[in-house]
Amino acid sequence: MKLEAVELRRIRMSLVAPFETSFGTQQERDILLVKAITDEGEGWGECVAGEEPDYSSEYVEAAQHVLVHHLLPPLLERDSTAAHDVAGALRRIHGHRMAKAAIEMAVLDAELRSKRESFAQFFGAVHTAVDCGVSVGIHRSIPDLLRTVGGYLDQGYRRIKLKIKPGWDLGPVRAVRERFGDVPLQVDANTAYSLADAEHLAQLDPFDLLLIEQPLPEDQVLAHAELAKVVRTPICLDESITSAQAAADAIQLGACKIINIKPGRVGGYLEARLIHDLCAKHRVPVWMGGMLETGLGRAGNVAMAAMPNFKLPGDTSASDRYYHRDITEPFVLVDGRLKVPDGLGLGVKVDVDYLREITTSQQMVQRREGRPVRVAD
Ligand code: OSB
Ligand code: MG
Repeated sequence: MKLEAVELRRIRMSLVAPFETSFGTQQERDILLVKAITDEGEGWGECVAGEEPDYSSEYVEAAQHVLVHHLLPPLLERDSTAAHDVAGALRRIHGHRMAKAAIEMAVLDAELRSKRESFAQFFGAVHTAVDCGVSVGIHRSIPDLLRTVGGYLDQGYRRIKLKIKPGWDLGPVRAVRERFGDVPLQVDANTAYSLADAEHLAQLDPFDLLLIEQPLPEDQVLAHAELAKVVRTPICLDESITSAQAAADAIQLGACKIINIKPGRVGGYLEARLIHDLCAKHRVPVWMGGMLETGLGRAGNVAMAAMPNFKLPGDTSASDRYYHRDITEPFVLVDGRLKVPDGLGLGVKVDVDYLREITTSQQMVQRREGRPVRVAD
């Protein structure tokens, strides 16, 4: 397959409700979509980088810049590019995994559509629907939080994840346990604590949480292993796991018992699949994380979450958890699950009229006389 051109499109979408984490509050999203145009058809990718470099060092404007100037040119020079060539072709560029993941996803979508295969088939999915959890942001008050959690449980979500930070941890967890009993419950700190908080975090143990996600900064993998000696609740890593190598190291160090897989964070679905397989070999269960994706990213994530070692419900919530109107047909929660798309490639169709309405910019990068050039749109 020959990559002829790539369209970079930015869209603006409002979230149905503000989403507050230990690193900030989001109400609107500025999303970069990537369309791979090949001699065998087109494919879509979604970049999960946020507007600010607060979850990781990546951010949407930088992702677009590095794609245009550093990642797309070498890909557009190639005579033939399959998804499994992308990571290797881009290896000399360090980091920028979310940007790399977006173009690899678009190439994979185009490739699988032309081979008449779905993402689920390609990953070896073993389920036709996946169990879904929901990530609940930091709220202004406990009564507010209980209202939100109650609403999600009424909708059928099979697991609740509470965002926590110092000053918003034991109280919310206790309140949810008191009101809703033994619902599957976990917490996510997004790096907000230090190893000095070990005794404090151990006070979460009596609440029988499924896991505590990324309590310490991402580069403190060894400190997570130290924390695990004090805290009984299983530690799960998110931000720290940037590659299959990082996953192997963290497992060997005893830094985590569970891993959150986000394809964007690790450079793409192919690296994510390696992490899945590695974790299966080490009997480390994984679950699918989320980055507030649109229906495009959700389609790929739900397909991957149907692989056998995805043992816990994912942050793969329904479209209406995020957006009033999605850019694909909406993902709808049925009995706490989302159906795995079975169409070709990602198996979803982009609503191009709606996409046009919410587009804020468009840029084409294309091959011309063997040389990639930027074209204003
Ligand atoms: O840490 O899992 C996280 C959203 C943005 C950035 C980081 C995280 C999250 C979530 C939301 O928790 C998960 C979702 O998409 O529902
Ligand atoms: Mg997380």
